[in-house]
Amino acid sequence: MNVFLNKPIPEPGLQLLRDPKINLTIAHTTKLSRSEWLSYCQMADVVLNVGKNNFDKDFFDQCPNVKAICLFSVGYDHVDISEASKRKVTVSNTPDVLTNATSDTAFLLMLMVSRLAGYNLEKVKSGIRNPVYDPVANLGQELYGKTLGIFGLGRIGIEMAKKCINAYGMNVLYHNRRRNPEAEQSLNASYVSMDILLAKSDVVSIHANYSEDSYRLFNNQLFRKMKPNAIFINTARGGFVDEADLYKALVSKTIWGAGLDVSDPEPMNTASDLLSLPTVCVLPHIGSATIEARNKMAELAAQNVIDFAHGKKMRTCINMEAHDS
Ligand code: 8YV
Repeated sequence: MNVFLNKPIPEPGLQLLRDPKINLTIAHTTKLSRSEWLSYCQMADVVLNVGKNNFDKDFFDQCPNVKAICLFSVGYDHVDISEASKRKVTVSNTPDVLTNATSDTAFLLMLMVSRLAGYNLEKVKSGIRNPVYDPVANLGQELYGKTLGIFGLGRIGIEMAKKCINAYGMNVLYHNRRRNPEAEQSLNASYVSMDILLAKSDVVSIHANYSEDSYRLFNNQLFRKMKPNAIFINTARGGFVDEADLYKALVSKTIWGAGLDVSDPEPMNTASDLLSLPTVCVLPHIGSATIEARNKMAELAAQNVIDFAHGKKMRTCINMEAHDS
């Protein structure tokens, strides 16, 4: 079975792919153009994919031989799943294994923003004199007993909530498509409308799956409903946020701060006004970037390839309908 991998993954995954049934091709460069990428995919039965390549209708038209797509990511907003299912292409992702790392990143951003840490680190590095011991300079906010609002209470949102409860005794509100009674009980969390979530939360953190329907959902209309002390955290997808509106909300003090691990585009343009604000911290999409998570992602993604090559169901298949038909 011909398998194409666009970027090298950690060794535990590569080791699994040394399987007699697998003929692995790794791209000659990590910076393939779309047409180079498509040429590689055209020769593959299975595409093992790192990053945001778009598996849209054009992909499926141009690569009719591809039978499975194994993602090295939990997110699959870059795959047209209904088109894949229509063409009986099975798609898998890497859930669970990056939950700890990604929720850590959300927690890290919350703290960095609450204490203006990114901004102050930059000042130290560039030699700008800080008003040391000035009683009214560099004041952050504490998080003890505050309210966390989770938008999208899945695995990562639950883990973020646990950290905030354990560290700061925070109260948890959440908004989701569906209620999660189990999580409500274990986290003592309350399901609320979007408006209540925004009006009551001191920290609003996005942990939902992204789709085009949510493009720039977090815009002026929503920021207006948040508290003036609110910290906004996004470790999900940059597409959720209107960055120009976020900047306006921050400078007008409609909200207090923002921590972003994701942006649109990625990486964030260095000229972005957001980068100049003391209560903003931006990271370059490192949510799952730990040795532990990336090793496990590599193993799981490769295991899905092996499953497929051996005629078995992929263990974390997203579109079972393609499998079953
Ligand atoms: C991935 C991510 O590492 O899993 C996801 O959805 O956003 C990241 O953690 C990245 O997409 C590489 O494939």
